[in-house]
Amino acid sequence: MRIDILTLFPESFSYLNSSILKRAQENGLLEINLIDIRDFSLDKHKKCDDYPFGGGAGMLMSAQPIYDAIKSVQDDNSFIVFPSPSGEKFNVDIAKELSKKEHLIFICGHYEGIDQRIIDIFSPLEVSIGDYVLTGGELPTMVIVDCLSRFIDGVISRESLLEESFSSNNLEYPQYTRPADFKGYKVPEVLLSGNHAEIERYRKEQSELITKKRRPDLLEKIKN
Ligand code: 6GU
Repeated sequence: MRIDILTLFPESFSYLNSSILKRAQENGLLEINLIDIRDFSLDKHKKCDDYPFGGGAGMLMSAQPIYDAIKSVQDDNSFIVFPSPSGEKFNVDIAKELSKKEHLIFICGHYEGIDQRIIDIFSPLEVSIGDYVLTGGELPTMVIVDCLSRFIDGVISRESLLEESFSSNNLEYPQYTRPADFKGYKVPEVLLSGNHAEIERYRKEQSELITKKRRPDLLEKIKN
């Protein structure tokens, strides 16, 4: 999959070039390009924002640089995403859908937002990562790219995907690694027993307890 990220702040994306996503790119499973929207500004000072018509707080990103940046990467297989607090709520189902696309273009808004005509012209998928407002679309873009990348074949192991939180509408059980005793805090006996049926039963029980306590809404979702 190819992902083109259009942003005024390409330097903020180093996270996508570390750890698991770095390896995915080295293995050719994923190609992530950062495109600096400022490079497309036709203004002599490379200006990319302006005051909103009708007044109001702050600045808006102008249509022209974003339009030309999109046109420079868009082809027939492109799917455009615009992270925005006004979008539909991002979740694992959206991540799975996005992971099947051949080419994704992310538009990172900043300041008070972007000129509505970009949305009218390109009809991007608008998604929010939660009920709070961030200063720009850069962090949400990283969240969405990280999450969808895990569903691309070969990026992480199949087992990791199956066991994790939300794949079964349950939160994940607690995990431990060596040593078995850390400052007097002991790993639950059952995990040292080698009895796989018992271990599985214990984990399922823990999973359900934690979900009941923290996210009862997830259990409601299974019933309905
Ligand atoms: Cl996608 N963008 C911004 N700026 N704030 C957000 C968000 C997105 N999702 C939640 N808050």
